[in-house]
Amino acid sequence: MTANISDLYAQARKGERRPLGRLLSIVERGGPDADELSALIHADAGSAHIIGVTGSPGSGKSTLVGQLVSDLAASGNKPAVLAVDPSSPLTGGAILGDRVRIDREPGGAAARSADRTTAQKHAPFVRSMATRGHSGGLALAVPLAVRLFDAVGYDPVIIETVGVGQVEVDVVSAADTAVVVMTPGMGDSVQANKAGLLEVADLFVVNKADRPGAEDVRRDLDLMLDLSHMTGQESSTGYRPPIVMASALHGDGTSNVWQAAVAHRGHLDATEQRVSRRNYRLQTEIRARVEHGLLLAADALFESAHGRTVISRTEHADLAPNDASQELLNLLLNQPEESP
Ligand SMILES: Nc1nc2c(ncn2[C@@H]2O[C@H](COP(=O)(O)OP(=O)(O)O)[C@@H](O)[C@H]2O)c(=O)[nH]1
Ligand SMILES: [Mg+2]
Repeated sequence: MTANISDLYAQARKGERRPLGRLLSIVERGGPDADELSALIHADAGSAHIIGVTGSPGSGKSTLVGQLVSDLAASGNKPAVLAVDPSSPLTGGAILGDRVRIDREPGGAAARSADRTTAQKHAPFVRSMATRGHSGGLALAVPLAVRLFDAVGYDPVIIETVGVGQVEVDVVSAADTAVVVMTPGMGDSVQANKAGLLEVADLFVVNKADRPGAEDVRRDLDLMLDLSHMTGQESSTGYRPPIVMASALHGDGTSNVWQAAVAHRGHLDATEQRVSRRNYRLQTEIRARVEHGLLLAADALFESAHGRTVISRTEHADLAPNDASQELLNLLLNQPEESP
């Protein structure tokens, strides 16, 4: 018999890692169990600093995040990492490699403790999440996983994305602090501009600063920020994202990245944007759920006898597609309330 969700949750709140891992699997699968969990944890979440990290593959995100969380754990924080992989099992191997690498980080004094259980409790919790097996995809699973980490006491919760696609930009822009990692020699600043990262970034990291060209990246970025400042693009937040130079592989600059993230959180608190970001996050999660519900309802309608009849009428020049879709939409949206 499987343990009950609220038992698993109670154990996870005490700091036990296995029950948390099992709850994250429930989140990944989605469905009624995930919904039950969502309702159970909602009131406990909302205090953690949510940090999103994005940037091209190979820019050093995992190295940076690994370094950051082991430093944080060593100084008594309780960080968690959610590595988001929007693609198929194809890249699962790479993510698994990331996870192992992060888990192998020394983890500071706690991990060196003779008491392995204590050490484990203090080690950063790292979990990768892919879309496979979850009908609603990452749009549903990621916000719930983040709330779960938050509710059981992890802080900060760092979301690391694989690349810089639309899914990643969405994920990261729903964080409290959006970190964009760039590197020299990849045309990253131009790419970032195209992907719309300039607007969502709260903090830029120029990683691999040990390589030639890092200073050029910083200068390009600075110029682009000047331009967006002049066109008023950043005036909505009133915050010019700082640019931090780092060499994550050598542990250089990661503490500056953390300081900049903390400073940004301070800005959010001071301007009450922390609350509006959290509300935006909730709104995004609700929207994703509504959209998913509509998709399921549309699928069911297409499969129904009525739906098939409407659709088949377009095959005989009887009904234009726009009229057919309007009729189906009316059916979908004007369904009478089910009597209790
Ligand atoms: N020279 C240099 N290499 C780095 C640095 N940070 C990461 N790397 C290397 O860049 C490669 C990609 O790093 P990874 O963290 O997996 O990048 P991710 O795909 O963005 O997560 C690895 O071989 C790292 O060792 C750095 O600061 N300097
Ligand atoms: Mg990575």
